[in-house]
Amino acid sequence: MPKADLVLLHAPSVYDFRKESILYGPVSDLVPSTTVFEMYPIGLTTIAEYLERHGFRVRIVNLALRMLRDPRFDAEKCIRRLNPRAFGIDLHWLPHAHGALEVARIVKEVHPHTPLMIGGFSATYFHEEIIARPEVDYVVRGDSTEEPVLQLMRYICGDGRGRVRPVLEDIPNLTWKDATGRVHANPIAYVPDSLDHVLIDYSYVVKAVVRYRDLIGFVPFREWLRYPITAALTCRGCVHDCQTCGGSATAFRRMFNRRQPAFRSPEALARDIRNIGRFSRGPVFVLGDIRQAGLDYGERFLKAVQGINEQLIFELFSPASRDFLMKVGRAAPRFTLEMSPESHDEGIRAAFGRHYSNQALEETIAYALESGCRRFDVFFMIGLPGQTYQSVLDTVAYCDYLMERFNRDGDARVFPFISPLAPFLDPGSRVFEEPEKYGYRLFCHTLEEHRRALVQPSWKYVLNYETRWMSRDEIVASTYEAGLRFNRIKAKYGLIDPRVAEATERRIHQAVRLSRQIDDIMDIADEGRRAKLLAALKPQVDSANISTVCDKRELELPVGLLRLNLLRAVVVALGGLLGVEPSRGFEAPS
Ligand code: B12
Ligand code: SF4
Repeated sequence: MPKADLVLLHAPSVYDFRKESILYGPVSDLVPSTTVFEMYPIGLTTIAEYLERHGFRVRIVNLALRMLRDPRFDAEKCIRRLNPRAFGIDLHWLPHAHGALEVARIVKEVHPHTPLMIGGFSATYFHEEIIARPEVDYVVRGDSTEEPVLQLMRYICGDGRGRVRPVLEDIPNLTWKDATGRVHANPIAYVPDSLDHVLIDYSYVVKAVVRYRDLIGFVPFREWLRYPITAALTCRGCVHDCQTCGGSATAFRRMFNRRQPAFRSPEALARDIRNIGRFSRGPVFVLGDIRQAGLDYGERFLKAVQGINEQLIFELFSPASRDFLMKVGRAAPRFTLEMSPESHDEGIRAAFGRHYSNQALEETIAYALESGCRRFDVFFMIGLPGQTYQSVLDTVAYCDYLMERFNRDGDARVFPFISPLAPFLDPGSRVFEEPEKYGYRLFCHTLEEHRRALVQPSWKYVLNYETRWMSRDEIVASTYEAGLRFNRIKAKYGLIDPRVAEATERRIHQAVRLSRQIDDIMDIADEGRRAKLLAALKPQVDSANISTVCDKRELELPVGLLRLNLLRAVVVALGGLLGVEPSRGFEAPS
């Protein structure tokens, strides 16, 4: 098997999740991952593809997924067998604070002389704390690291691959230690203003699976082979400024030195999607509102995908006009939409950073359904500024009204969801930076505090915040109560099967019971006894950890039986291995 120059490892959220007894709660109910957060950042594939284009071999190993799928999988042994020139680990999402650091420690223990780099949003924020750890050699900061990682690899491999070997001082976005241990943080100077320098169509992944004969190492999340949803990225950055978001305009400016989003050109985006369609028949999630760069961008994109057969999932960050939605319906007839008003209360929504009325929301839903939208998902959140326990329940009542209005006469296309802002408030967000100003109380500030929080026995203790309007207990209690009520509403309007609703209700009751039991155990002063009692709860805790407040499959769109176009995937893979690109439609910049 060919040897990789760089191995990119994705760690589980908590390294010892198979041993620890932790009631994770509904922290990942609304994303494809399980509570292990086994999905790796899309950026690992863009880094890999960019490096391969410049002569390096890169392999992604999703350790989290392998540990999840096989209880006997020995992560340490797997790491020992890998022998690249350098390792990289993502610490993109803060919930990986425990797993990523533990994997870093193991890598250094078994490969003491192999350089190790860490990158991602959270790594950028906490770069000084991370570089102080002996196991880490480099932190690559910023939202776009393909070029800095390439330069770092040229430095590490020494030969520069036909070029002059770079010096560490000159590599943009890099935090590093010199021979005396002194830390240097080079400025974040690599901030490309467009997203057209990367390839986001997964053809690298298809080829690499064959090359390394390792399918599971590249699979993004546990259920992906059954439900192969993929993502297309419109931009890096955001024009909006939601208060708790670590990917807001303010956060991007503060952390990544980005003044405005880097957009992918609408034509390149359309090409990505068509290329994905060559090997997958699953839905494609178009990440980021296609109107963010202006209506003209949206319309150029729609023109470029005109008549597409794939199921496209679009996000709306604000209400949309009838005219626009009709155009979406004509261009991508199998489209679905997602919108996140967060609360029924317009004041709370505005305090969070979304400025539109319920009337505008409902008009958008009505236009969308009229233009043939296959499904309209509406997301609400718990833990917002100004939101009380009662307000959460009022949001549920509002959803009942939405269902009553739109899901009638056998139509069941409007789907509401609710989940807590959990486990963490995002670092770099306005609220994280100035919690008191926004009515929040932060329990963890440093990376180490978050790492420790992650191994607390239930999600109430993991939460890194509470608000002036709701304590952690109330956030937990309102989540379960809202979950129960939502579940009943969905069953009432035929959105879910009565048996699914029953099972969800049972799981929520079980989670509430366990949560109280854990609270009681936490009151016991004797640490040894506490640990013993928590460990005894593990089997029950594990069964309550899957799809807590809703069944994860509720997020899924119906897909046909043949979801992966295997024959085409093999052609793409073999083409790549033989150096022939089958009608790729992408011209890499020189
Ligand atoms: C798209 C998205 C998702 C997608 C992820 C798709 C994917 N596989 O990447 C979905 C919807 C699944 C998702 C889920 C979650 N998300 Co999200 N997501 C986003 C969003 C909207 C855009 C991210 C983006 O543009 N990425 C593109 C670029 C910037 O990143 P990238 O290409 O993947 O990676 C580049 C760099 O980050 C870096 N990098 C990343 N990893 C590594 C590793 C190494 C070694 C190196 C050198 C560099 C490096 O280099 C890459 C290439 O240039 C942002 C908000 C925003 N506006 O940014 C939130 C955001 C990133 N998500 C966030 C969160 C909290 C989550 C969840 C934890 C929420 C939850 N509780 O369920 C989950 C985690 C999912 C999991 N791991 O299983 C927070 C993160 C805050 C933080 N610091 O922790 C953000 C900032 C805002 C938010 N609250 O939604 N998310
Ligand atoms: S939550 Fe708001 S600020 Fe964050 S990515 Fe979404 S729209 Fe942008």
